[in-house]
Amino acid sequence: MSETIYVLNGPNLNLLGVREPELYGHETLSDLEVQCRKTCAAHGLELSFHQSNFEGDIVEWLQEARVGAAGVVINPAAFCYYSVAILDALRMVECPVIEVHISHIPGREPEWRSKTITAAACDAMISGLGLDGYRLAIDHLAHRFETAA
Ligand code: CA2
Repeated sequence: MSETIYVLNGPNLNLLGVREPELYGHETLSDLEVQCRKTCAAHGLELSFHQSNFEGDIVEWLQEARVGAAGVVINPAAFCYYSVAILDALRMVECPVIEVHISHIPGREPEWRSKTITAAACDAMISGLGLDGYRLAIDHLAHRFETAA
């Protein structure tokens, strides 16, 4: 448990690579999991990788990660715009948390899409780097964990 990175994905990300490749690329959620596992393994860390279309699942995984995880990477997808439940759960997590968005959200519908509320409870946000954002987030969290240990 103490050497695990959690990677959590919100609603519709199960359709990665299947719809809207111009926004989200051609790689699937399974491809993403393989990439995250390799990145964690390179740092000697375990990976706990999840996706759900249900808010409560995300809250429960955050509660699981709350004490003892090495880091959390979260793409809350559309939940980032309104989920106070996820915001509250994020605030209780003790390890560093990075919010990742595959697309560059400030460059899209500017009146609402960049207005993530959950990022306020995270240490950093990466947006617009495609699936690379997850790798960079894991590298950063691993480095922080190694230097804090
Ligand atoms: O860019 C991101 O990662 C987003 O979090 C994706 C969310 C969107 O609501 C956010 O504004 C930005 C939507 C996920 C939709 O997922 C799909 C994936 C593939 C195909 C269709 C939808």
